[in-house]
Amino acid sequence: MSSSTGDRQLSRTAPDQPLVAVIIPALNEAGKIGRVLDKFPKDGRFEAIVVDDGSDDGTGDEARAHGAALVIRHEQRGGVGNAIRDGWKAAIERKRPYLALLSGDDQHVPSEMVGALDALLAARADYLQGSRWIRGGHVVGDTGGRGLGTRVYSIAFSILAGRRVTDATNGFRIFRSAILDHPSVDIDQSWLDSYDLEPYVLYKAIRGKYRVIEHPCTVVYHVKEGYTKMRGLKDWWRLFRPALLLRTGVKR
Ligand SMILES: Nc1nc2c(ncn2[C@@H]2O[C@H](COP(=O)(O)OP(=O)(O)O)[C@@H](O)[C@H]2O)c(=O)[nH]1
Ligand SMILES: [Mg+2]
Repeated sequence: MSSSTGDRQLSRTAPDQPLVAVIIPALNEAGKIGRVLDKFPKDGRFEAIVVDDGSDDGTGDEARAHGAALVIRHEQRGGVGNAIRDGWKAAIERKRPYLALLSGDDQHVPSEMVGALDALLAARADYLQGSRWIRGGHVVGDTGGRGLGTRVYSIAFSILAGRRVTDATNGFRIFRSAILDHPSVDIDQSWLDSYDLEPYVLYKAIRGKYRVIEHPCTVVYHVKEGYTKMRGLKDWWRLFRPALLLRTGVKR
């Protein structure tokens, strides 16, 4: 995609408005979501949109108290992809030219968004994928089997997508909102309601010939507090299937 589309989008945004809406999905993350927002960049280019997916522990109230620009509340749990989709849609209504993601369970370092955005803009790229596995990236805490799992996953994803991505599961991402307007992209499909949505958009960005870059970031494993809501092989399959189903033409 030419950068002129992005530049046109930028010029549609009022100068005092945020450039990037950072969507933070959160399911029962009280105690953590406030920490995430306390570390959110004090940089007017960013705003935080938290999607509270039927939490019953006060996650949404904590997010509001800690400065989220918007908290979207789902009364019933609809899945992480469904939550992210709603966050992105709200961001597009707010005319944000860039969308981003951070985890709500304090696994990323929010201030790293600043350097990432600078890198994305400097490279005139369309999509930035965070990676803990490239030079400058970090892992804090014991990953258990996840270190290996995320690397093997990334190799399989790369083969299917046709481009090397070192950390395809990493939820640290920034991309142009315009990618979601591409005719081949349809995020309104119910099979994307869970962990499938993020790899779906990454795959589409690569196959759509957008300029994709990787950028180092930190991933923290809070071993005692817990760091995932994923449940076994079923959720790994949801992460894996978009690239496979799209590559084989089973889904679009
Ligand atoms: N809104 C919403 N958020 C979810 C759901 N499942 C997980 N999350 C959030 O999405 C983020 C990443 O999820 P997590 O299970 O920790 O993924 P992992 O760290 O990649 O294993 C966390 O902030 C979770 O609270 C869900 O069903 N709905
Ligand atoms: Mg997590």
